[in-house]
Amino acid sequence: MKILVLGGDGYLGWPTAMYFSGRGDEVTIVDSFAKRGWEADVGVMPLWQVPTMQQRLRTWEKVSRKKIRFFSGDIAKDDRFVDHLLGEFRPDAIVHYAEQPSAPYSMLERRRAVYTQTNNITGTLNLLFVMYRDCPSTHLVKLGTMGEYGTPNIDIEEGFIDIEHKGRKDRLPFPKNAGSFYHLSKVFDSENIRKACEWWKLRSTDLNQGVVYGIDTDETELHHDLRTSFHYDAVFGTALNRFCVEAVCGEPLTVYGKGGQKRGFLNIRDTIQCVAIAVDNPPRIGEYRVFNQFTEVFSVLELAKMVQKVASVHGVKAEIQHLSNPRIEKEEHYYNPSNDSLIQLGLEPRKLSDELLESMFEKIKGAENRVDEFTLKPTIKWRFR
Ligand code: USQ
Repeated sequence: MKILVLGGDGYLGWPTAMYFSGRGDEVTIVDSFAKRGWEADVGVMPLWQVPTMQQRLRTWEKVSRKKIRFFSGDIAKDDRFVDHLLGEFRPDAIVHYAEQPSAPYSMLERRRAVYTQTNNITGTLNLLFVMYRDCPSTHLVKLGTMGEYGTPNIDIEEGFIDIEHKGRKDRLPFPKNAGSFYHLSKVFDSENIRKACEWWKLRSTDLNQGVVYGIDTDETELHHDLRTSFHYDAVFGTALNRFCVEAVCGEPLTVYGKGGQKRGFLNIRDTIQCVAIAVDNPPRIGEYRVFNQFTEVFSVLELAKMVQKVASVHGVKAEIQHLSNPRIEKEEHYYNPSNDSLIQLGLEPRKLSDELLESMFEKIKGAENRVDEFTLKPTIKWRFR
C-alpha cells in the first residue's frame, strides 16, 4: 500500500511510519517540525534527545534496508503544499497525526488556544478538500480522541448513538463534551470529516484514542537513533509516562485532585496495532466510522498506585501527592466506553502489568540525569484568573 503519515516526526507518527515501512508498504512522511517549536515555546524537551529526521531516515534505511520518503511542509498553513503532495502521491491511506496534541498547551492563553484550533482544524480541512479533488477513494485514518466525549453519566458508544426522543428514534452523533480547547479542535475535525464523507463520498476512520503510555515499539528498539519522542513534562507528557518518570526521580506522583478521573489507556504498541487494523480494513466509499481506541480503563489514582507498588520493589518510596487540580474536570464519575469495533477486527490488547512498568522504569533510569524536575510541575491552569 501507499501510505502517507502526516505528523511523522511525533511520538506516534514516527513509530507508525517505521511499522508500515517495515512490513513492506511504501511510506511517505510529512512533518513541519512544529512540535519541536512548541517544545521550545514552553521550555520542555523529550527525555531522550530526538535525532533529526535525516538521521532517523538514514538509520532506518541501514537497519531495515527499507526507504521512507520525507517532505517537510505544513498542511495547515500551506495549501499549495497539500495540493502538490496528494496530487502527486495519491496514497491508499493517509494516517493523520499532524495536530497540536496537548490539552494544557491549548489552555495556556489566548494565542495558544487560537493556534491549536486554527492549526488542527485548518490542516484537516485542507486535506479533505484536496482528497475530494485528487484522491476521493483514499482512506483517511484520523487520530481523534476519547476526550471528545467527556465523561457522561451514560455508556459511551463509538461515535454514534441510537436515541429515542418524544416517541421518535434516530441514530445521531454521540453527544460531545470536550474538556479543553485542544479536545474541542478534535470535535470540530470529526464533524468536518463526517460531513465531507456524506457530501463528497470520501471515506474515513476516526480513531478516538485514549491516553497513550510507553516508550518503545518493535521498531524503535532496533537502534537508539530510532527511538521516539517521549515526554514527561506537564505540557506534553501523559499521565502514566509522567508518573513513571516522577517515581524514578524520587519526585511525588502528581495526581490532580482526588484522582478518580477515569480514562481509557493504551500502550504505544497497541496504537500501532489499532492504526494497522484500521488501514487494513478500510470503510466503504462514503463511510465515516468511529473506533474508540483504548484497551483498558483506569482512574488516575489507580495508575499512581500501580506505579507506587512497582517503585517500592525497586526500593523507591514514591509518595502520591494530590495536587489542587489545574484542570476543570470531574474527579469522580461513571465511565463505561465501548471499544468493540477494534476488538472485533482482531485487536489483541496488551494489558498494563508490573513487568511492563518495571521495563519502563529500567529504561527511564538510564536517562534520569536528563530530567528537568521543574517541568514536572503543572503550571497551566484551566481557570487562569
Ligand atoms: N493527570 C494527573 N496527573 C498528571 C497528568 C494528568 O492527574 O500528572 C490527569 C488529568 O487531570 C486527566 C488525566 O490524568 O484527568 C489524563 O491526562 P493526560 O495529560 O494524561 O491526558 P490528556 O490531557 O487527556 O491528553 C492526552 C493526550 C491527547 C489525547 C488524550 C486522550 O495528550 O493528545 O487526545 O490523552 S483522552 O484523554 O482520552 O482524551
